[in-house]
Amino acid sequence: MHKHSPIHVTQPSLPPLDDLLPALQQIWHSKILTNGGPFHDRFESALAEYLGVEHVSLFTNCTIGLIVALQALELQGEVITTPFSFVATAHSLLWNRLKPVFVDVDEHTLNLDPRQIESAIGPETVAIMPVHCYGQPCDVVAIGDIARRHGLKVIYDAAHAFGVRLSSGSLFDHGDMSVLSFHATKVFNTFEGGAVISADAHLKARVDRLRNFGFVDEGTIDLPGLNGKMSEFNAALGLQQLKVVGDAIARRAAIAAMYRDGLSGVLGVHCMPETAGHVPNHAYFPIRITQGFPLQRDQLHEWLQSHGIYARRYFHPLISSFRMYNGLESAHPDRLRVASRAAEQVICLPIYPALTNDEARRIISLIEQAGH
Ligand code: T4K
Repeated sequence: MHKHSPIHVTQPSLPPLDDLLPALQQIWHSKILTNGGPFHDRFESALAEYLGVEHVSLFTNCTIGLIVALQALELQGEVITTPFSFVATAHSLLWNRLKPVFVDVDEHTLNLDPRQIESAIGPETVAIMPVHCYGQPCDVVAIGDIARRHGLKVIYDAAHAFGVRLSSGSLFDHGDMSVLSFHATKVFNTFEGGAVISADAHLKARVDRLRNFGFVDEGTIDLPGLNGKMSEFNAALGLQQLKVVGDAIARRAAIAAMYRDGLSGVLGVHCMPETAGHVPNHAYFPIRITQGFPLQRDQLHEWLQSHGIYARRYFHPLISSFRMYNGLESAHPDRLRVASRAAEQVICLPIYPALTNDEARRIISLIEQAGH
């Protein structure tokens, strides 16, 4: 038996329940539960303002948002993407009968390496789907430039990137679309939820119709839509979460600083480099376990678990190694050396607002002990 409670990689942050109750009373009273009700519309506008973008469409989750974003662009052919992500990224391509072409990631950011994107472009390539992995912004300028020169669409999987801001403006001004996740495990959650950000009003209108079965009006369907709508409950929660997410990110930043400081002297343990030019959201705290450390990453994972610390190996195994992808030429590990190494080295430490300083210190000291 541990004398401490188990610590998971994350714990959802929630607004005070009392603050949510008036909204729930309104929903119970009006009996408008979904299909674009008042809370939905208010949350959509509030989110657009918070994120500094114009065209937001709320979704039931990010995966459906990705599927719809691709569908809205009417793509056919190959899409360049990263193997170092959660499996939903590539699955959204298969659901659209698009062929993923995996390209290796950059050593420092673990995001798609723009230098390698260009050589993977072929006659069938129609788009690029990069991921702002762990909330670290992709090289949006280089990717935008490649896309423009080759006439490609760019759909960012921004599942991890809520609240990340570039010093040059909104991260979501880049690409044709960006798709966010509001899953329970994310920086900002509506239990389940997500949003698609479109570059223009025409695209948003298509996304909105696809999200609602393709309805134009009561008697007209013009697209093969699905049901991706966010309910009034989730939207009411989202409005309250917007009020507290700033504090949540600030607390995450403080924990991240403790980890960086505490782990700086541990041989073989590397925190991700801090890059300039953006305000981070500290969605995850990945560390890399390299040769100087006496334990392999998986041994450290087990050591932490044996002390009730449930860190996670995001993202292991690589997407490209799963059955439905590993036959692709681009999935061969020799072509994905940086991503393959990262998948063997990375472990994400617990980070969430309710994690106490004592708990963070205990995690640091367990890693130090394992390093001796
Ligand atoms: N693109 C990217 C790049 C993504 O990372 C994701 C999702 C998506 C797209 C798709 O977004 P959504 O369609 O989900 O909106 C989790 C999440 O399920 C998934 O949303 C997330 N990425 C992925 C990186 O992580 P698991 O299997 O690690 O989740 P789970 O249930 O093991 O939760 C981790 C820990 O969090 C638990 O040990 C305890 C804690 N937890 C979790 C939940 C669900 C709670 O304390 N309360 C909770 O309600 O996948």
